[in-house]
Amino acid sequence: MKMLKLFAVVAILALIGQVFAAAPVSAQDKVIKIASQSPLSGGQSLLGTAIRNGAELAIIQLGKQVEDLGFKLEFVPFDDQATPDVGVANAQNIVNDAAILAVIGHLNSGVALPSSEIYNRENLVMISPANTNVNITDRGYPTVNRVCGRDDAQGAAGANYAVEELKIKTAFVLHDKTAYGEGVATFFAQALEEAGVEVLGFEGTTETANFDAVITPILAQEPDLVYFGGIYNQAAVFFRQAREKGLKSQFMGPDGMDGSDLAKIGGEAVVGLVYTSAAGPASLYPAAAQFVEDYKAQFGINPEAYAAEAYAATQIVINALVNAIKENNGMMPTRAQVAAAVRATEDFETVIGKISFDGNGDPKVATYYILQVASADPEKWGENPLITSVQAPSPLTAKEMMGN
Ligand code: ABU
Repeated sequence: MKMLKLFAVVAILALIGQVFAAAPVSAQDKVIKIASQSPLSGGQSLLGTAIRNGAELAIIQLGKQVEDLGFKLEFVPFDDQATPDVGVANAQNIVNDAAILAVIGHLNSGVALPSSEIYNRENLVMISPANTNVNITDRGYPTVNRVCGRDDAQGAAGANYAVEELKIKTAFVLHDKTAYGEGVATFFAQALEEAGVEVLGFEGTTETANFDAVITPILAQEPDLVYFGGIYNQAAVFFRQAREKGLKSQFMGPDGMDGSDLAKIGGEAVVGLVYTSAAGPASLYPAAAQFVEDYKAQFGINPEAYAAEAYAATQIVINALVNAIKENNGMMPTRAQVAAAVRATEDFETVIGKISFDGNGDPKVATYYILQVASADPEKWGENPLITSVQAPSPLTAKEMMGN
């Protein structure tokens, strides 16, 4: 009798075990997350929010492609506050969440560079919509990619325009002492000097409120052009104060100027400012018209620079997830598999056009736009006219084209 009872207990336990073993993996267990990192608070949150929103819209509209394969797709936005330490702390939390298989970010190269060291250590793929510093991709990490151009080409494109079209003979170059601002200002100044322009000054400043000490020596030299390598929230204050002090030079800057807050803060002082951008005006892309409409409907605001690029980066991630899941026989892919699938992106149609990555994660060909501020009204920022654009291959692509 005792023996019979024991058999019964063992049989019941075996049955329970079988039931658990055969239970389908719940959607809860098959969650894939895509994170974003960008400034969602502080003076640069205009563009940081555009990046978060662009990524979120893509997940809302295209997430079904992953969900049809049996996975729940979630979006987890992080606020890096445009601060390297915060970005790195967030990156640590991001890699600790095993469900996060990709990161869309950052806005600031100075934040992306240390944060991506952490992603790369854990094979976690990142696609930047906005980081233009050359070292983002020149490190050759298999996990680090961007959909925008680079500051060596952006600086040269801006300098070429200043020389050929603005016909400047002298310039004063400022930067914000960040990896991005100093980097792009250096490329710009070098290209000017190579073209025979006299660079009267090259200075970094972290000032945000009173630029008197910076403006006085510039005023004394009356350069044809003043360039600010940095972001709109700092540069607009400088440009406004410089005009108020009587500086008449042509103003210019890189894609960090490409935000309607430049007009909001700088007012009439920035009307006429020429800026280069690695983000194209949405009107250039046939697919972007729908994006602009959907973005406004979803968030109730105009898409700023790098919103469409964040959408495009997320399109690439979703496509890579689908490919990696299929290659993994429908099972959860590893981070390394997703990173490899992203890097394999070739002629992939996105909202900003076709993208192929080179072996370093740069787009094989990138476009650099030259625009001019037309109005002090921030609502009209999207109407700034495109003066011209140039295409340039990535350094790796250029090398391949030369047969090396
Ligand atoms: N390229 C514009 C955003 C600034 C950065 O790359 O750091």
